[in-house]
Amino acid sequence: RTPAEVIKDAAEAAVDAVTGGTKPDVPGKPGSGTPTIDEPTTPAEPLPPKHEQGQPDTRTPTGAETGVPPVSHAQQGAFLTTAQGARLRDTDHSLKAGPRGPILLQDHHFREKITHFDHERIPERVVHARGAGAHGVFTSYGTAADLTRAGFLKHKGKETQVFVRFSTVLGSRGSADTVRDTRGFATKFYTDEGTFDLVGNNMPVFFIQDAIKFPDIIHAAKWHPDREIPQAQSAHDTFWDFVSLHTEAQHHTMWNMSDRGIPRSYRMMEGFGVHTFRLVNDAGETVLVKFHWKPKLGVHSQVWEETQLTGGVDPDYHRRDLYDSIEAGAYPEWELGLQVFPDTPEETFAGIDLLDPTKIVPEELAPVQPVGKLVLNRTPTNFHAEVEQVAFHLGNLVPGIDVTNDPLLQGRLFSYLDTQLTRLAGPNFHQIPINRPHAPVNDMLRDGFHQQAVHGGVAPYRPNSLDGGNPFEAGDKENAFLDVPVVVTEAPKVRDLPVSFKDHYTQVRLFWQSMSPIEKEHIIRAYTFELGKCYHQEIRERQLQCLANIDPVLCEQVATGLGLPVPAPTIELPQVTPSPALSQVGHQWPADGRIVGIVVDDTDLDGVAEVREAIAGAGMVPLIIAPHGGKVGGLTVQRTFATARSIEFDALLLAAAPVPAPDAIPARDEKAGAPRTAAVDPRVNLMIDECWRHAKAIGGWGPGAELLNRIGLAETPGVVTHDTATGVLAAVQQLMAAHRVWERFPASVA
Ligand code: HDE
Repeated sequence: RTPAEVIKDAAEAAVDAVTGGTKPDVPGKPGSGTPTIDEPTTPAEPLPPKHEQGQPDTRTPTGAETGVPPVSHAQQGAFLTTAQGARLRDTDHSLKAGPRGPILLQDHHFREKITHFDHERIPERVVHARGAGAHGVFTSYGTAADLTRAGFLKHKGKETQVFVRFSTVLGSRGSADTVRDTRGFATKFYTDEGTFDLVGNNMPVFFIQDAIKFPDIIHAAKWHPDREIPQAQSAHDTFWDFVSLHTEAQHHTMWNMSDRGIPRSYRMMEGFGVHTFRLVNDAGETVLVKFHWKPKLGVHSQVWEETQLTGGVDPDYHRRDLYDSIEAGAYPEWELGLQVFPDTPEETFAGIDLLDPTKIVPEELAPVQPVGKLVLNRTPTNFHAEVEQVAFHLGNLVPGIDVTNDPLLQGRLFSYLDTQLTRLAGPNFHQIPINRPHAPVNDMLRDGFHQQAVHGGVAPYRPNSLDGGNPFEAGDKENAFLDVPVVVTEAPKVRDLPVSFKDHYTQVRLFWQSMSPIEKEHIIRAYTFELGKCYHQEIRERQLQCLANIDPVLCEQVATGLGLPVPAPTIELPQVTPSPALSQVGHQWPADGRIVGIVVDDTDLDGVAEVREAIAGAGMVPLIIAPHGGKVGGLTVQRTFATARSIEFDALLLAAAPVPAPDAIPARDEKAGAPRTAAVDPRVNLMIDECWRHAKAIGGWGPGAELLNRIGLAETPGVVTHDTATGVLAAVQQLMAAHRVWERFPASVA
């Protein structure tokens, strides 16, 4: 017999063994003679939950409930083992042919150790590569109950675990935190009804209106492809080439050139969902909304020179600030708010197209309504496991929150799943601990690279009868996700955008007109700096033309700085009503977690101790800065004149005017600066100088006050002297509430 006949016979014998010799019938096939097996219509006994895809195990090995996913207590077991659990005698020497001989290929431990190490890194994110993350809790105010059926927003007092990742956009994973850039603000809500991701930025608008342009803006803004420089900078030709040609980018560009582009801290940034979303309530009614995060500490920024210094002195500045503040108990807080608009067929509000991601709706027209509070209270246990592997996705929606047709949002719905396939190497990244939902999972996704689950059952398809028809689709009663049946108008297929998207300048002018004079001055300087770094004259000129279409003063000032003629506008400048809510200046804010440096030597240590306690008592962080490490009196020194730099402090107090010790090695580095007064250590001089230039509050008492008098600063704005330590602190605290002392530098533009 032929091999084919042998196989056929064997197969028939196997079937006979199962069916007892009768031919199997096709279930349900009319006329087949066997009883019909209908598709089940009611749930059978559910299959036991699949442990591997159930909720993350939040118990310790002894069964204690922790509420958080398990942590592998590395470096704590009794013996070092291989990945297979064999105990190791020696991990310091490879196996060689004699002590001076080559390493043997047979050395399984060497190969395992090096191979694993060789593959420790995963690809960094194509954008937003540099970031920092933290865990926290979101508590609902219940105020959105009428607007959405999403349980985590609907129920007052409902607490939901979250993970937030902040990021810059342009730089590589190891780039500096404090660069001029947009910041990512991505939040994963682990709700009972599935995971909801709000993947936003610290700016409410975006460079492009259609997702298909994303590779273009990113190729233009990131490094030049030949040399991979500049790193994490927009001050280069390709960025300005693109945004000056593609004028819908002008609004976002101005946000980047404003103080929002150089935040003081992640804790002091607003967050925006950017797009308009659609909420659905229990009655099936819908509204359109924009999401806002409002920081408890207010919106604050560094000043440009400070940002540049920080990039060198402490490139991890924002990451450190986030982790330090959480560990100090100064938990970062935001309120989640909604701007709510009627869901009309036009999808506009006050004439503003809600689908255009280059437009805002001023808060004065649609106030932000608070719906809950976010508190970040836990730093990551392992950066790679949590911050690097977290995968956000706009499509992670829960019942009650749906998307709109914003063409940028629509494209993002594709990109965020797709990108993880490379970055996290396959389709099972949702099983990585940080990405696991906290709601029960019962999907029919199977196999693939890095599959962690051992799925039971035989019927991963629907409909089925073999697994009892499980799992069943949920209906309305079970709060299933509902795609809002928005009517898609009968329209021809086109590669186009609505006409309203063509207005690229009105809102840029609105933003400019809403700035205070000092903020305008910063914007002028930022454009002048960035364009000054471009090599191509035609790019500068083209961008000046864009500025002429925004505002004549802005254009003229930047043109003067560049030494170029001022172009005339090519459009009629629109009348705009400023939105004061866009300005950062002119408010009073809590000083929680702000850092106050105190320069001491051995003078008035009681006063220093008192002021230090008062600072800590006010929820701020005091840092004692002394000529040497160790202790001064009973006080622990936290920074020495060698390690301290002004960028770290929000305010500076001088308890002393330390002179260099006669036998000290002279401070002849960049910290020494030009000699100003031999009567004070040059490094202290520099700290005062920088704090003054960066509009920070400065105070002194005793010899500190004398020093400020001597160098002529005592009478200047934001510099206070007093007889007592606490007197100085009280005045400095008041100044800090406004964040910076802008009166020191009266602005030259109106
Ligand atoms: Fe993203 N974006 N983006 N983006 N984005 C990514 O997803 C993308 C956009 C934002 O901390 C990537 O997982 C496209 C707007 C944040 O892990 C990628 C478009 C806003 C983060 C991606 C946009 C954002 C990302 C890279 C245009 C503010 C970091 C790695 C249609 C509302 C998330 C990743 C984190 C990350 C694509 C535009 C915010 C490639 C195609 C607008 C905060 O999928």
